[in-house]
Amino acid sequence: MRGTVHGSLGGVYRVRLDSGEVLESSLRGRLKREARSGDRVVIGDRVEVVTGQDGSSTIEEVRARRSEIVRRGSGGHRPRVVAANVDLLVVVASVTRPEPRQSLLDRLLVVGEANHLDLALVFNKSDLVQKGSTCQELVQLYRRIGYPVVEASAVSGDGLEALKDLLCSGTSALVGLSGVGKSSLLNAIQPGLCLKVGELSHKVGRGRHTTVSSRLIPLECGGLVADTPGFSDVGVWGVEQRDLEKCFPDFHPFREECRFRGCTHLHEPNCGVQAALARNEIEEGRFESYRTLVQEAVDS
Ligand SMILES: Nc1nc2c(ncn2[C@@H]2O[C@H](COP(=O)(O)OP(=O)(O)O)[C@@H](O)[C@H]2O)c(=O)[nH]1
Ligand SMILES: [Mg+2]
Ligand SMILES: [Zn+2]
Repeated sequence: MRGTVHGSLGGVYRVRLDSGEVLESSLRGRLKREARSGDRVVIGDRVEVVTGQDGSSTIEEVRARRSEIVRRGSGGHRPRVVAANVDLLVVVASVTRPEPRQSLLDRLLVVGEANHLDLALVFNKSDLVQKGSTCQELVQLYRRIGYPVVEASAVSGDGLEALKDLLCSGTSALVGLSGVGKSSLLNAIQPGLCLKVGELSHKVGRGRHTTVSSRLIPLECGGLVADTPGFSDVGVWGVEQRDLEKCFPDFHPFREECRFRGCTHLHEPNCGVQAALARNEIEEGRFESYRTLVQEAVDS
């Protein structure tokens, strides 16, 4: 029987079969050994499940993944796949509390680009600022690049229809700093979901992690949404330095004008990207993000 992994906790996997039935399954021995060596079965994985006569069920096989979201190991931890077969990555920020940081947004967008995912951005908590605040610059920037951008509020209901349009088909994942309102937005588009919402620490206006295990949430409107803890430090591990520039769609029109093939756009003469930067046709912060990520790729 075929199904999708919707959740995992302590070696038990919740599998929703294509028939709609939900099973609690364990891993077959071989898969268990692979799981220990780091290639885990994760939410979103398409699996083959076999049920025994005693009613137990076992995941026998994992299908090849269409996409994966990889979280970089920090402090010597190895990189981990946190979700498989996600179609759309929704990068969530809040207009304030916490303030949006472009470097983090760009990093998350690169994760999506590198994994060939569709991308969108949400700026939540629009109820807390007046229109035309600093955040508008980021909204305009990302729209110019071509990403869908939704200005939303889980409190006022602003933008929730647009968010539904994004989430109500396929499999998506919300990523962004803790406290920006990811759980609140999901609760708002599906009343009754009752995801736990974190309190903001007064000192830094940041949230505490309230989500401990990863799971896929089926929305009544049809989509599946991945709820995963600890996405704030998702890294761009696995992206080769020379592939990074491909993850910046705003650079694309200018790469043709580079004199050298394989131009890194950092120090070569007659570089189309540098020229566009000088003409303000590439935004400075975007180029800074690119430079930082290249440096990280070189150092690692
Ligand atoms: N004013 C306002 N507060 C919000 C909004 N969305 C979430 N919050 C608050 O922000 C905090 C963190 O929300 P939560 O959904 O737990 O964020 P998550 O960590 O990204 O899932 C909570 O105190 C929410 O009540 C919003 O649109 N407007
Ligand atoms: Mg949350
Ligand atoms: Zn160049």
